[in-house]
Amino acid sequence: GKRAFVAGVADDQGFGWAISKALTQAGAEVILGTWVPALNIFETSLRRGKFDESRVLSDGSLMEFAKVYAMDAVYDSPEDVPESVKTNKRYAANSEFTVSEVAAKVKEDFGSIDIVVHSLANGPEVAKPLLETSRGGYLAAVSASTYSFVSMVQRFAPIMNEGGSFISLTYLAGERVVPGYGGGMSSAKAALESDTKVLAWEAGRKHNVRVNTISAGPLGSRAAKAIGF
Ligand code: ZID
Repeated sequence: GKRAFVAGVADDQGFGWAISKALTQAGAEVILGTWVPALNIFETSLRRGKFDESRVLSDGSLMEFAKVYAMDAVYDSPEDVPESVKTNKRYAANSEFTVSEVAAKVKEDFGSIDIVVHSLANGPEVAKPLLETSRGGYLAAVSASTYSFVSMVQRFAPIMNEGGSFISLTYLAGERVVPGYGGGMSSAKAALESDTKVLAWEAGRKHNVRVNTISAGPLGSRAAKAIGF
């Protein structure tokens, strides 16, 4: 079977969970990367059976994750993590959560990977129209939602098996005007779509892997509800 790493699962409501379930159902082993601030509650809920109904597979068994890593995709390596974050209670309880460290741990624990799913986004000013978005909010949206994918392809492509596949999730607002998808999130998706093509070309040649993005339909995830979609 294939081995998949899915980044961006912190409950059973989003695309990452649904993709994990479909992959498990298809016989893949699924490893998760979960955002540091959400990790504790996710693992507690998982352990206490809060997601058990959503874990049921077609044969009646429950979906299991091979491992859940703490991850924050806005940091590439330890030196990028600011002191204030390092000492934050939630972050201090975890270590090796930057993209390069997570990739190194996946390599150490599993050797190689076949599928990497990027199912994460964050735009602190998403509720503000672009016309009112700050530079900080805009750059934060692109950092969390787009560069995070570039960073993951950089670090995971070298541990990927031949013909492996990267996939991310985009949204139509990167191509057309969708009022309400602000804070630089439309910019982040436009960049993600362009980066997908460039990364497919570059990583395809260098590592013989595929890079794609799927423009998703609406799903009542935590992220979508937060912006009133
Ligand atoms: P989700 O909340 O389940 O997943 C987002 C995850 O990102 C969460 O688990 C966060 O903890 C995690 N995260 C945030 N920041 C970081 C970080 N720095 N490091 C690591 N993890 C982090 O929401 P989701 O399933 O909606 O989002 C998954 C992907 O789908 C994102 O790329 C979305 O942009 C994308 N997507 C979602 C929707 C939707 O409807 N839910 C749409 C399109 C794309 C969409 O907005 N009509 C209207 C709206 C839409 C489609 C059609």
